[in-house]
Amino acid sequence: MTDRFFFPRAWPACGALVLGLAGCAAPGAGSPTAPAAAPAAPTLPAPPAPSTAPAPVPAPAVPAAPAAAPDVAAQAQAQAFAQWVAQFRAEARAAGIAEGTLHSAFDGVQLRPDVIARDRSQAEFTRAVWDYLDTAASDARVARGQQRLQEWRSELDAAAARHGVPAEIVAAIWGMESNYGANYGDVPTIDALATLGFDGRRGPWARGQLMAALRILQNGDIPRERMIGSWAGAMGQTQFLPSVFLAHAVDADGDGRRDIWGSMPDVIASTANFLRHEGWQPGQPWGVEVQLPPGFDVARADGELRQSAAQWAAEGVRRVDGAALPDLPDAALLLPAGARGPAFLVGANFRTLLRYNNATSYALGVGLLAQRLAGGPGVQAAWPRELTPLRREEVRALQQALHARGFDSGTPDGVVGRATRAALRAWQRSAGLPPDGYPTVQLLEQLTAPR
Ligand SMILES: [Ca+2]
Repeated sequence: MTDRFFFPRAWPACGALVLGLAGCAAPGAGSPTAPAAAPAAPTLPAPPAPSTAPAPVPAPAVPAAPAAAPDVAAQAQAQAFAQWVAQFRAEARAAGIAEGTLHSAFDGVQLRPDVIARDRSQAEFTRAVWDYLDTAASDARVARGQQRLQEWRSELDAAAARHGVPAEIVAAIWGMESNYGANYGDVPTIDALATLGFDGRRGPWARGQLMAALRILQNGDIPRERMIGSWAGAMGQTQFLPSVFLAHAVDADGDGRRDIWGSMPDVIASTANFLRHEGWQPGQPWGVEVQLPPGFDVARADGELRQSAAQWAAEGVRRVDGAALPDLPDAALLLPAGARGPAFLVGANFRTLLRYNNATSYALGVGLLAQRLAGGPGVQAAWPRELTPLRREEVRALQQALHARGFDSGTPDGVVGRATRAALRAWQRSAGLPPDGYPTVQLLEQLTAPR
């Protein structure tokens, strides 16, 4: 899928909107570490947007069938789903899942048309990164998070001591993923994954996750009726995919079950454990807002060129407040809204946050929320709020215009990814513009103007 720069995952606020210039992340993206087969990166699947009411099998199939046909089409679909489930049960049995587990998982399994619809939907609207971050680290979310920090202080401190991940980072992920548990989805995970496995677009990925979910049921960590989460299969308060659960969930309260739905000690320890395993470096900040010196070549702020903070400092990069940079051995510059917006220097821990959800906006949201939870500031520099994010169609037009001018931006798909930004930078440079790779309506007009 697209790369991370503009690919926020859908989350509470992102049902249909997206950040930056892309569409909402594909649902399947995955939780910490979705397998390669997942459509998007290694991140969490889109969490639940306010879920719609469950619709049992005989509901109209998604792209609505012509008026007269719905019953017939729905019956055929229900039958095909039942066959699919029977086949999957056989596979699971052969893979060592016990009959009792299969009964509890599948006897009442439901095909979810709402899951299919959301899986197929493609965002046409875009949401500016500043709007996304306004919500991600809003005053209300900060205030609520500070209450939660107090409430769970000893558990968060224990996880920090054990895994080296600060309490505020774990709390910020909890806030981003489910608004501190207020909304982690109400879709039965077995139903969600069986539907996605049956419907096909990401069948192999969903089948792998479904098998993992069966193992969790079989372990006795959670009964089927409490195994709920997003329409895309992410579970519990910090939205773990089943495979991530198997690898990283922790029983911190000692009751013998790993419960990321109802046990906050387990939620906190599991989340910190995942981040530590994904490379969190104790003692390092995720990053810092910076200011760039006049004349700085913004093409170097592509989020990928890495060097030490000392090297960046030697080039004149300073903290936004003028203070010395923190000690980051392997840091990259980011300009999430182009050369006219704020700049950030981010290190290894920012890349670990991307393992949770492979979207720059998401990782910035976690980092900034955590920073505010710890009493620090929000973003200092002004966002270029006068800019309007391009719609998908406009991004496609921009990609085509870049092609027409001989700048290869990959397949024109309406999503701003690495290739698009690189092509845009090259064109900007050739046109004597700051090569920030940030698409705007003005650049689109320039690119498409008659020559
Ligand atoms: Ca437990």
